[in-house]
Amino acid sequence: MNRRRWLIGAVGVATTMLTACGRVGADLSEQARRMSEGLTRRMQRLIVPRDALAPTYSRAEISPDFRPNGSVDPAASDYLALKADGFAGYRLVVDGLVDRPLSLSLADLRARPAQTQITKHDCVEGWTSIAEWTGVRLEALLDEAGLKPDAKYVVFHCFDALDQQEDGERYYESIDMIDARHPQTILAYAMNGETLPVPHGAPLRLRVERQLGYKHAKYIRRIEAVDSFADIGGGKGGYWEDRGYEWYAGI
Ligand SMILES: Nc1nc2c(c(=O)[nH]1)N[C@H]1C(S)=C(S)[C@@H](COP(=O)(O)O)O[C@H]1N2
Ligand SMILES: [Mo]
Repeated sequence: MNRRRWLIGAVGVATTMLTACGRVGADLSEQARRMSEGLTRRMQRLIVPRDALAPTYSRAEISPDFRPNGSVDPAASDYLALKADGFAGYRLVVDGLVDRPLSLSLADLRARPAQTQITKHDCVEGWTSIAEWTGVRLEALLDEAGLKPDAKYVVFHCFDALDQQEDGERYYESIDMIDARHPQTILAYAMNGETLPVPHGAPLRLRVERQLGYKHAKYIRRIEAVDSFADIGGGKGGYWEDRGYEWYAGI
């Protein structure tokens, strides 16, 4: 690695800091801390294989006050209608480059093999929290739908717009097939043994444990397999990516 590339990386991280997850006002020492952490992260990316497992924790280590962040109570009318009914009418759509598109209720999801994991969430703003998540492996659903050979990414379309406007740009994210098929990548419908609460993404959110917080799409309505995300949103692969964040946010 040459020094110039490290420096460019550090500056990139510092710039990102200023608008981390939509909040402003981090002080300079916090910026410096995140800069050095960014360097550590970059170094780790070179060393740790993509399919390595994220660390897991014990029940005793679960954070009593896991912080909700970003959207915490979507205002979109389609979401409110589903929420009013306890998400009984909710359907997760899996489509795009698949042989057999899926439309699954929460009961359908809960009827499939479940996976539970206790992991640490790492937000780019500089805080972490530990929780237990239960859900279905994303890989299992993708295999059920039958990915076409040209599917390269999985896009998560969400209900929420961060500006809470009906016509606002809705959150979305994307990951590649390495993360999609990672053994800890799940669509979680439960948190700490309870139904997933609205502030944390009810009824369904992604856990993609080798990535930073903003990749963990909450309020998922549709999962689309694509060969490119250039034509989705601003074309950078996610709501925050369209606003300058890195698409690859591996940890
Ligand atoms: N749909 C949606 N997903 C989202 C966000 C959001 O605003 N909307 N914020 C992201 C960010 S920046 C973080 S840190 C986590 C926060 O998850 P939590 O609310 O469970 O803490 O959700 C991520 N997923
Ligand atoms: Mo975040």
